[in-house]
Amino acid sequence: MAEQYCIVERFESIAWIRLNRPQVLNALNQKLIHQLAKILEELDEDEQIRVIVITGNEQVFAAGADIKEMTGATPVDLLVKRYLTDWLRIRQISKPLIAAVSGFALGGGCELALCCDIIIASETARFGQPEIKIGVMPGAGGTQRLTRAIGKVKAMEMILTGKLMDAHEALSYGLINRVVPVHELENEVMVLAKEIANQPPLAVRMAKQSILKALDLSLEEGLHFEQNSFCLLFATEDQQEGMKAFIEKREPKYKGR
Ligand code: CO8
Repeated sequence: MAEQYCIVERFESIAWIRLNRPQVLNALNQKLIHQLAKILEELDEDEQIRVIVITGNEQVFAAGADIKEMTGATPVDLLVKRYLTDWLRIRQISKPLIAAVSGFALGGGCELALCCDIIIASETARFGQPEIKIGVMPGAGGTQRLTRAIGKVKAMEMILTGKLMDAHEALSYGLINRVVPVHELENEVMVLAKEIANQPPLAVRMAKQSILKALDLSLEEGLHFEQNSFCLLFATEDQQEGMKAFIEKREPKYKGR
């Protein structure tokens, strides 16, 4: 049987994916990323699941791409093996992704956290793009998403020096949403995940899509996208239910329709 590099646990409408290569600090080999992309797609299709959490363990989120796997690769190997293609699949996930980060989130590990929509870190978290120190550079979105998250000058410093950032610095630069004590991380993430899971799923999905468009489109195009998404939500049962429940002063019951 193939090794299980990602362990999935379900808590009602919330799924947790735990990266599982602890002996090598959750180094992201191609099989792990492939499994992760497949699991994410399956959970994205699963109507029971409304929020997906990606996490590591208390010591490490992920220490980056598997350096031993990459060492002998030629550019042609990387292309033929479609080494980075699964990352584009992760980008397409429509449900909210939360990264729960303790310990190192380095290289591809930091890039994986940046693929998520929300990042909650414990006080032990350390973020970095140390690829420069081994002769390469970020390849799974680091130069693009980190720059969008923390701005050009800080991204330059992190990527060109490979220096790590602790959780409080990451918070001050807007890389993460909040820092919590390590033993409270899972609980805090669960509370936040439940809060999102209680919202109408289609509105959540379209709001996520619209926010991500803000990073790609001009303001004019983004505003059009937002307006169309807003109007489209008036075709959903959940829009009717949400507004009716408000008027009737009761809790709404959303169906994702
Ligand atoms: N790849 C492979 N093995 C690793 C990795 C890694 N990235 N990180 C750690 N390990 C292994 C070590 O080799 C060691 O194994 P062994 O016991 O067999 O020697 C084990 O994990 C424990 O590691 P350390 O002994 O080094 O633990 P320390 O606590 O001393 O140090 C560090 C922890 C600082 C995290 C250190 O391990 C380290 O610097 N790791 C490498 C970090 C790094 O350079 N990451 C960037 C990699 S390149 C990258 O991510 C490119 C992304 C672009 C594409 C993404 C595709 C997936």
